[in-house]
Amino acid sequence: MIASPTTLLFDEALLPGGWARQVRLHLAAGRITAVEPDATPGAGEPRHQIGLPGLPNLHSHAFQRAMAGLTETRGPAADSFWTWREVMYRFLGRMTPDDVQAVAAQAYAEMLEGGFTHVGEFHYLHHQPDGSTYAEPAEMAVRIAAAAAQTCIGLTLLPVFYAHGGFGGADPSPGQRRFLNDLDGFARLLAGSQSAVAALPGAVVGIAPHSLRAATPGELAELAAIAPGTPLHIHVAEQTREVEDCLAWSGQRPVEWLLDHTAVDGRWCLIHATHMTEIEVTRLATTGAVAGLCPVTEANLGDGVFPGVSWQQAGGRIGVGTDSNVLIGAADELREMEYAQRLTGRARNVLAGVEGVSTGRALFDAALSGGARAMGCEQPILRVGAPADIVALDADHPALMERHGDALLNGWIFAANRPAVRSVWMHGQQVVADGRHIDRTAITNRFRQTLRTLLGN
Ligand code: NGQ
Ligand code: ZN
Repeated sequence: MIASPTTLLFDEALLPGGWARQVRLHLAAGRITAVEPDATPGAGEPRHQIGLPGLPNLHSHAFQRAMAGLTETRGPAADSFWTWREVMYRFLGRMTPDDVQAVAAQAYAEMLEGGFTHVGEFHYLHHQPDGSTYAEPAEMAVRIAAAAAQTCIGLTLLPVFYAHGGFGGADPSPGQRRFLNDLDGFARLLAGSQSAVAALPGAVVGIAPHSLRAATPGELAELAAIAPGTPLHIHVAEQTREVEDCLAWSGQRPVEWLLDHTAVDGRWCLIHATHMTEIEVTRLATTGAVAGLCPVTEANLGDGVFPGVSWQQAGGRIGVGTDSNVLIGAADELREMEYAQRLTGRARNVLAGVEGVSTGRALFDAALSGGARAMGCEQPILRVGAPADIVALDADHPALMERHGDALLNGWIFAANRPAVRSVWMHGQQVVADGRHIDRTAITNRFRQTLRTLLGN
C-alpha cells in the first residue's frame, strides 16, 4: 500500500466552478478538506497533471467480463441479442463464487484504470448451478463486495429480483435457474447484501427488478415499497422484441406501461430505455428518472440507438454503464454515445446542446451528475467535504498534450486510443499509479487462472 498523501497538487483540475490551474487539494480521513487554486508549488512537491472527479459506472454485470470478445464469431442462425443471451447463460452456468470474485476484481480494476470510481453492480447470479441457494444465500453478493473491497472501487450493489422468463409471469428457462427468487428469498438476499457491503466506505444497496419480463406487476409494486428512497434500477425497452412482447401482453409499450402503473421518479434508473416514442421520452424525462445508457454494449448487442436528442431537449438525465463489460472505459462510453447520435442524425457535436459548448464536457458533466443520482452515492466533485475520489489524466498523452480546459476532455474522449488515466485515488489513497491498479498483477493472475478453467485450457 502506498501511504495516503495529505495534499495533492494538480497542474489543472476541474472544480465545481470550472477549470483551475495549480490546484492543491488538502485531504484528511479520505475527504477533501481544502481546495487551493493558483497554489505555489513547494520545492520537491509531487505534481500531478489533470485532476477530475471519477465517473460513476451505473450498470455492470461484472461476471460477463470473462466472456468479453468470445461471442464475436457468427453462429448457425442470424446472431442477435437473444442468441448472445443463450451463450451468456451457458457461460455463467459454470461459474463458481471464486470465479465470480476473480472476474469482478479484474473488471473493477479495469474500471478504475478507465476513469470510473463507483460501480452499480446489477447482480443477478445468485444461486448454485442447479438453482439451489448457497449456505449463505447472499454468497455471490459477498464475493462482489470482496472484489470491491480489494480494488477500492465505490459500490452500489443492486441485488436483482428475477422470478419469471417472460411477460405475464411466464415460466423461467433452465438457463435462468441461478437467478430465481420469490419475494421471501429476495428479502433474505437483500439483508445479506446489506451486511455484505456494511464495511465498505460509501457503499449503497438498491433494488433491481430485472425487467418487466422477470417481475410481475404485483411483484414490482412490492419491490418498490421495500426500501423507499434507495436506488431502483430496471432493464427496459432494450430490444424491439421486448417492445412487441410487452404490447402483446398489455397493449402498452414497456416505458409507457411503467409510467402508467408505477410511481417512476428520481430514484429510478431505467437501463437502456432504447425504444421510446416521443411521448414516452417527454413523459419519462419529466419524472426525473435517469436513463442508464450503456452505449458500447448497446452497439455490441445490436440494441438500437437511444433517442438522445429528444431526451436532451426534454431535460432528461443520463448516466453511463459498461453493462456487459465487453470493453471497459469511461471515455469509450461517452464517445460511443455521441457517435451513435452522429451516425443516425448525420450531424456533429449533437449532445453538446448549444453553441460554444464542448461535447466532451457536456457528456462528462451529464454522466457525472446523472450517474451519482442513479448510484445514490455522494456527488463526485472536487470540493471541500467531498470524498477524495480523484482521477488524474496524463497530460503527456499525445491526445492531451498542449491542451487546456475542456479541450482535455475532448482529447480524452475522442482522440485517445490508449488509456489516458494515469492515477486514481479512492478515499485519498492511491489505487492506480502509472495507469495500473496497484494490485493489478495479483488480480490479473487470478483472473487468468479462472479463465483457464472456464475456457477449458
Ligand atoms: C443481462 N444484459 O441481464 O445480463 C442482460 C441480458 C436479459 C443486457 N440486457 C439478459 N444487456 O435482458 O434478459
Ligand atoms: Zn444489464
